[in-house]
Amino acid sequence: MSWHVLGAGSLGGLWAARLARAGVPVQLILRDASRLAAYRRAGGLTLVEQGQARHYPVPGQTAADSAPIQRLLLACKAYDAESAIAALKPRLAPGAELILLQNGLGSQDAVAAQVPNARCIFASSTEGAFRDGAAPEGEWRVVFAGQGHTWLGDPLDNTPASWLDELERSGIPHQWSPDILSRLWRKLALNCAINPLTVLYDCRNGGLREHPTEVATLCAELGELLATCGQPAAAQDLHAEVQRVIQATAANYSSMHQDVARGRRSEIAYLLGYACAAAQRHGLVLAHLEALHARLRGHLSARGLPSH
Ligand code: NAD
Ligand code: KPL
Repeated sequence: MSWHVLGAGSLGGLWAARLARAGVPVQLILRDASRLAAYRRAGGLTLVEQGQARHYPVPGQTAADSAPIQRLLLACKAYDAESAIAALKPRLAPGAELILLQNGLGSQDAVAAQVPNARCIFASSTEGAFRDGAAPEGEWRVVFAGQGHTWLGDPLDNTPASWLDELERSGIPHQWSPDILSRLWRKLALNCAINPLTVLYDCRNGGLREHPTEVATLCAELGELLATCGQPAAAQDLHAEVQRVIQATAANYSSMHQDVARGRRSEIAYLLGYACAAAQRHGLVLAHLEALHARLRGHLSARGLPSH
């Protein structure tokens, strides 16, 4: 059975190349005919691992192709997920499975609502990859920048997916998680405590060591939010973990900082936006989190970037 991977970007490329080299049938879904033509001219994907570049001629197609889709890895940004799935809906086979790789929360439910007959498996990944646009292969060249792990789970059905052995064979470190929502909430809280402040202070993650009170206050409010949203486990020792991550990634720029610095749209709506909306739904007043959201939105708008 073939995998379809939507999004020939960083994570989509990383997954497609590893599946292909393990002999697992895989097809990449490109945005439109002109992107497909450009991809075909490049002859496939290049994956760079530990400085070694290897080429993978993974076949490509667009959503307009007619072949049914049984297993789909949705590897686009959270703000593109809903429209991407709308275009593919007519191609989903009965009992199709979707793996949703998006960061944050909100996009998964929006996708699942569109495809009630498909199984939606949520993923949370700590792997790191980026596109090396400066290389001759251009954007079809993906650099595997950080070893990590991917947790997969289905909030509605804890039966592990039948294809985990294919991930094993492909060398994709993974684990079936009985509580994927808790993992996604925890990651969202970490991202909310770190990423917006790095944008507003224009600093690396380590720069937040100069703002300990602000970080601590946000962690306290995020902990309150997690507990109210039925995720007390995700709130445990949040502040200590945020401090550990700030220390361990002190030299790095957060993903949101990188997006804003490059003039790209951020996933704010699925991180801080989602957190503030959840607080509001529960009648919870989180003054610092809301003020941070307002400051970040203002900052993005002033730079001509979407603030939602
Ligand atoms: P990316 O921007 O590198 O790739 C996304 C790709 O999807 C792009 O090539 C885009 O053109 C394509 N796309 C969007 N809509 C499409 C459509 N309708 N049809 C076909 N293609 C479409 O993004 P990424 O870095 O791979 O991130 C994907 C998700 O994974 C994000 O939510 C991100 O936060 C998360 N994530 C990324 C990393 C990382 O290291 N890159 C790590 C952890 C989590
Ligand atoms: O995931 C991250 C990001 O930059 O998006 C970390 C490093 C945890 C910072 O929040």
